[in-house]
Amino acid sequence: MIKLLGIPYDANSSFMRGAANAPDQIRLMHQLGSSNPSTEKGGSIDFENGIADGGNIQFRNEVPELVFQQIRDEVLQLLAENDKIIALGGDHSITYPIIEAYAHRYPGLHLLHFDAHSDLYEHFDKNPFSHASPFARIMENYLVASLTQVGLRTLCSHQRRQVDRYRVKVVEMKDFSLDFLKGLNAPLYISLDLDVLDPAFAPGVSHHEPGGMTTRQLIDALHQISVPVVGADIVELNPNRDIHDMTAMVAYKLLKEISSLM
Ligand SMILES: [Mn+2]
Repeated sequence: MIKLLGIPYDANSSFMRGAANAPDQIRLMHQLGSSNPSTEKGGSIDFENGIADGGNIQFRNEVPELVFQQIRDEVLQLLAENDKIIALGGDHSITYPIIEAYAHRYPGLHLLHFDAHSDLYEHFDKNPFSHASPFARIMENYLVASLTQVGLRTLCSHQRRQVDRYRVKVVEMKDFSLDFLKGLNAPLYISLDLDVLDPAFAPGVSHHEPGGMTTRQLIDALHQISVPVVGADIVELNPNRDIHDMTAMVAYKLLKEISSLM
């Protein structure tokens, strides 16, 4: 069973909050019915069959350590029930506790990360839990067997050193092709920051970074993944920045297409 899990938490955002409102806004795109639940490969998001909505985690406060513990506990419980999870963020900091739980259930997990940013800062604004740092926490704790980052276009010298230090496979947007797909291994987890897309396609994110992917390029890449996908997150939708729910609809579309891989 695929389980949707809303993670309405954005207190580790460095620039602008709002991503905590994303899970319900993505659900709204399903409920409004202007699109339909079909996936391009012939399936559909069917809440009667095969996929269930696990609701949102209810956080008691915003303290990162406590929030992360709640996320870990919730994900571990769902994985113990043999669910596959698609988490709806939230800012990108939530990926670290999710992967902690996944690494426990799936030793040798491989991580595919779509983003304009590598999020490998050792810490950002003195916050080691920043949404700019989850992949540093994941790699320093040896939680995954490999990390492949696709769509980057903001690498600074510090982050280039981090890429080398943690032997991250990087496909910068300036060099983009689908060749990285051949190097993917199972079990695979996909972490999708919507700002990997060009702001023209996804304006409803906190960090607009021009020069990104088209929605079509991203969907084509997802469709060509040939190894089993055991989990995913879709993060960084900021409904406060969106225009007529354009980006929320992109997130809903990507939710559908990712579910068709699982
Ligand atoms: Mn990003």
